[in-house]
Amino acid sequence: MKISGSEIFVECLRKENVEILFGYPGGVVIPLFDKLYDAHDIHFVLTRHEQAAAHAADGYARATGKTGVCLATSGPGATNLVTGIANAYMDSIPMVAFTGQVPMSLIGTDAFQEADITGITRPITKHNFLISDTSKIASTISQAFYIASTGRPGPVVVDLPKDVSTGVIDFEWPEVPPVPKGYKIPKYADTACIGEAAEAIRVSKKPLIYAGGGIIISGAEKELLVFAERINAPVTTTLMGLGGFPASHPYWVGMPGMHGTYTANMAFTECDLVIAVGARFDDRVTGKIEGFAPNAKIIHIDMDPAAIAKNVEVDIAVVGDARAILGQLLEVVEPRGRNGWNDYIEKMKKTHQPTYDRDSGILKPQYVVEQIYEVTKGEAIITTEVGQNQMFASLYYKFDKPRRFISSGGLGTMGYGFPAAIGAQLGKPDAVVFDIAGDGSIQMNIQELATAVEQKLPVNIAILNNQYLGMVRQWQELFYNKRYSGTCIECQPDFVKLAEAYGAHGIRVDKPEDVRAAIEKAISIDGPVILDFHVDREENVWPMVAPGAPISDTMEGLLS
Ligand SMILES: Cc1ncc(C[n+]2csc(CCOP(=O)(O)OP(=O)(O)O)c2C)c(N)n1
Repeated sequence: MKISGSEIFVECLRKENVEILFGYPGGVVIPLFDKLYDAHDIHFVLTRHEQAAAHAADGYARATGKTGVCLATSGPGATNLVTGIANAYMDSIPMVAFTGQVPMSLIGTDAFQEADITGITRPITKHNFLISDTSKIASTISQAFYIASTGRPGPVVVDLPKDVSTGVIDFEWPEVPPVPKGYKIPKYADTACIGEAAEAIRVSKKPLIYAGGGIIISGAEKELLVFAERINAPVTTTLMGLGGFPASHPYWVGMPGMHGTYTANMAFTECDLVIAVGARFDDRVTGKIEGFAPNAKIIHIDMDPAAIAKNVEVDIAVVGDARAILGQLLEVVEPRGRNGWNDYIEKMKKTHQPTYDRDSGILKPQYVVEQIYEVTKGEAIITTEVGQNQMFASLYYKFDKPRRFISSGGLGTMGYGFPAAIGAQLGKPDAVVFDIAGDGSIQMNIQELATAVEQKLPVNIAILNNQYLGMVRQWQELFYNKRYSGTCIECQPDFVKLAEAYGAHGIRVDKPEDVRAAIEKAISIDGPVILDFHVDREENVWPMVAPGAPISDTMEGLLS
């Protein structure tokens, strides 16, 4: 039976088990929306901005491990997705972004709402497609989902011209995705490589495991735990890797880098072997490259051969899936006994915990995060915006399990956390979800309150309201002589009234003694809540490594 391209689109979503689709309509995608109208098994979520649709799809993907899907119209709808696509690309998030396109005959004529979205997104997608023929819709969509979710995951854009979605043909679903030639998914590494890595571990006196988001993507947290205990090595996890190794485990030394812990940074500085698993040596981790792990051999395990040795020189490259490789290593690696290195690291960890002034009587952002941790018993899904709020969340909420910390790592996108929280809450309806936000970042996608209210989502937004673009202000304080140029945002909406205007709840908190009750109340409310915490305006994030400095120069703030 012949059906239209738009019907094929909906059928393909069904074949790919898409249960939720975030998006925003427009002229050229009306045929798709018309078919979605009757597709009651696919939950369409109308966001109030396309950027938020992409972030919500991304948050859904991170919380569930499934592929996030979003849909926008051509031109401005498509370009509004760009930040969300770039964000997913930088953090290797599986996503398929559908965009409408002007009819084939008008492409290249500067037609109304035409934008070359495949051209625009080429550097920020794993792959992208412009479908030129209705007969290619099914095979292309099948391929798009396959590419987005396999190997090193990433966003794939599928651009659908209007005449392609209105064309009519026989629907045929390819049972096996037509994979492009040369597309390889490395899983296991060759045994010689594994043997070399095992030998380096055997002779190491001071090993350090450096685990990134790859652990979470490949579901390798159990293997990582067994491996770390087998070789008795301290473990540092990147921002993207938080929850990939239990924060409550004695071997965990915290996050490394610019706002990493003293212990993680010193462990890098003093170790003789770095075992990097699914981590990409981001410059926020390495600091000044010459001072990074100066005495260490480096084993780099990564799914993506292009990520290996991109930022640092590597001694042993192991290409493959983190979980598969750790499994291979566990078969050959000998148990390594504890030695002075372990005692040294554990002592340092005890004496160099990140801390702040707990006796000031002033409401501190760190205290707010600690209380969210206490009240939710570490079980919440935490999304963050970008800035100090993100660092306070990563330093003061302890993550024992993966897919609980959802944050824009690579791109550092303000405005990410709230739509991501919406996506996470829809993917995990039973979870308690908090977006830990700055007063600057939250205003970048605040319009999504309407989405959260409409979808009846109990998402909690904890604004650490310092009336500054705090992270930039911190740099201006420390490195620009307190010249707060462009960072003072005292002109604020009343966030409580703003919440109420959208039909949500708002609670303002000024005093430390009111924090806990406010968090408990927010959780008990069945709908979105803004918690507006008026925190110490000029509080800083410590520890900190100054930009351009080696990570051995970790400043601890209060303790230094
Ligand atoms: C879209 C975007 N624009 C600008 C920046 C640069 N930037 C990084 S942190 C920051 C300040 C964030 O302020 P706020 O959201 O109030 O959070 P705080 O640091 O105060 O917790 C800015 C402007 C960014 N990361 N993303």
